Amino acid sequence: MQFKVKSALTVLAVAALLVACGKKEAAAPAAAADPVVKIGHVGPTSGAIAHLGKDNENGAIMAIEELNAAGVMIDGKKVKLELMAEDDAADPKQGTAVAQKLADAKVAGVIGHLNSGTSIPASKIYSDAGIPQISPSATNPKYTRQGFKTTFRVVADDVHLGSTLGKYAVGTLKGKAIAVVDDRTAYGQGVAEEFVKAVEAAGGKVVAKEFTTDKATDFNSILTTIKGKKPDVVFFGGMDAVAGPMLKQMKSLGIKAKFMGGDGICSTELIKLAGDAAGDDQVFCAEAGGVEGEAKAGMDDFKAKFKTKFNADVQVYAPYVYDSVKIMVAAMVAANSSDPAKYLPVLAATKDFKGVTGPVTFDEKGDIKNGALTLKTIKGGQLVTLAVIR
Ligand code: ABU
Repeated sequence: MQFKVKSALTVLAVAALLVACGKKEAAAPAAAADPVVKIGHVGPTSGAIAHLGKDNENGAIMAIEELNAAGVMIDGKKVKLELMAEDDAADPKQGTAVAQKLADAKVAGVIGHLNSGTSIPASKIYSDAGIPQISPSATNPKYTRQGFKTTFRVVADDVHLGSTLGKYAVGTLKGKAIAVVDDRTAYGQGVAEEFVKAVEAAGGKVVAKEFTTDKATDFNSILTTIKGKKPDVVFFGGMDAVAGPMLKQMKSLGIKAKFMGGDGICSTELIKLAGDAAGDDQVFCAEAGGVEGEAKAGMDDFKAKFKTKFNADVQVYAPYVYDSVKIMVAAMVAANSSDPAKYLPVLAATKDFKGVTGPVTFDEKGDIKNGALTLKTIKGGQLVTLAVIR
């Protein structure tokens, strides 16, 4: 798809010239008169995983600012994209409340939510209102399996994540006795179940299944039980905010097992949260996407620009949010309308969109076709890629 946009460089060059001539107001041509297209973004920007919510929100800010700077033409008019950024605190009830707020505000589309536990209930509200929703990070398979035409996702799901990690735990890490903990969220429980299926299919033995919550900070009791089972690998279905302290407590209890998790722990923040408990080749995780070959340069460029703009490293999913915004706006431009009823069929037909996260084509459910996974470990205080798997 092609944007009908002016060259960003041309716009910036003209603006710079006018400012240099002392005509500052003329450098922002008729912005107030541009029709506004509202796009919602939802993630947890408060609570234990606020760092991940803010990471996602920044991805949306970056995309919207770039598009506005370049100029987006819809139906012969330059439009102004406006971000409505909302906080769901990773809480399903708050998630539906902000979804209703965005539906009432008649946003043209929504990027989010970050969590499966909020994206799934919110998707019914968006579907009822006919508002397209692209989640950049919710990986529970149910999200796109409810029969809603408005629901899209640009990352692989927990079936792909759990099964790949389960095979890796047995086949590569040579785990024979494996302990599994989950946080009882839609994501944590779902990815742990898929992991268990794959471990058992590969001939591994699950020696313990324990539960915690996404707000817990003390894991002594479950870790003491797990220690007694002498596992080679401990898998955690949940997020980095819980995994960090869990890793520290494993270390103080003398549990030497490898630690694994899905995309929820595969963040730069985990390294800070776990401190020296995240030793070299001790932690393994998988991001639910990834780029290979020549596409890596585009991702590196994105990460560098993001760091300059926000003075922060990408956590996990900011590039996926960035692509999601651009995919949605490309569909509006191609449909020549920001009316959801008109651009939704174009969005659903998205094929080979060239994003910084790789090519995006949606299947009939709204899932990314042929999505990748990136297996990572922590080494030298950094997340290091082991393999990109399709
Ligand atoms: N996919 C990990 C974090 C988001 C979620 O699915 O809940």
